[in-house]
Amino acid sequence: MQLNQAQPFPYNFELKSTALVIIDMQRDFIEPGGFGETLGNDVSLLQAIVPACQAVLEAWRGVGGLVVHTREAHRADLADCPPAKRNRGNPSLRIGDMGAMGRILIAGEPGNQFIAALAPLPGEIVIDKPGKGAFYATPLHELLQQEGITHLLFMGVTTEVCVQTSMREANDRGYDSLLLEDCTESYFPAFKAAALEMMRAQGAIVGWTAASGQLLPLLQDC
Ligand code: TIU
Repeated sequence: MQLNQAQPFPYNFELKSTALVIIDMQRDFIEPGGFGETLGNDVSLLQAIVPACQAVLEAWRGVGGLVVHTREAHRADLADCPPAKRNRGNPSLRIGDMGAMGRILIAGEPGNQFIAALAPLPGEIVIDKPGKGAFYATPLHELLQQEGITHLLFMGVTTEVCVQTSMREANDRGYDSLLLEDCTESYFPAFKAAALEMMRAQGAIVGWTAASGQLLPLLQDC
């Protein structure tokens, strides 16, 4: 399959060696009262991409593609949360503190659940990650290797933090990655625009970008 209009040039992939990776579409970032809001952000911006993500996820499931869901999550005892991460900035609540949706960014808490619209189905890969990148301190690379995956289609939040970090990690591990432009968002629109540009600059130095409207017809024709 080829996404002819991908930037900076066409992106070729095969279904059997491509995974859809959905980064951190969890209540902590998308709904009020979670980690995103405690950092001072307006979470409504991120809610806007949910329908586009849903359409891609449903189409991808329809063709039997491999799906990976990631979640930024820490252990209840915070053993996997470096003090440097917990103490950073001046949030209203820190990681591990009790918030409106349970303990902030802690595995198993209400805020740490995937939003209902994008909840995983049985058999889909779920990765809890303690860092911003999906590969750091997780089994993701080994799981993708076992499945023969060489290409990754990314969606999720936030563009310049966990999505960009994960795409850079993927790049260094040899994957060809493409970010679906309307299926990712930042609390800072200028940062989203800059992140998309820097990833596809210099001949796709990190990867490609394309609108989901280019992908969906390809999947319908499968
Ligand atoms: N703060 C911010 O933009 N993002 C994060 O902290 N994590 C993710 O991007 N998932």
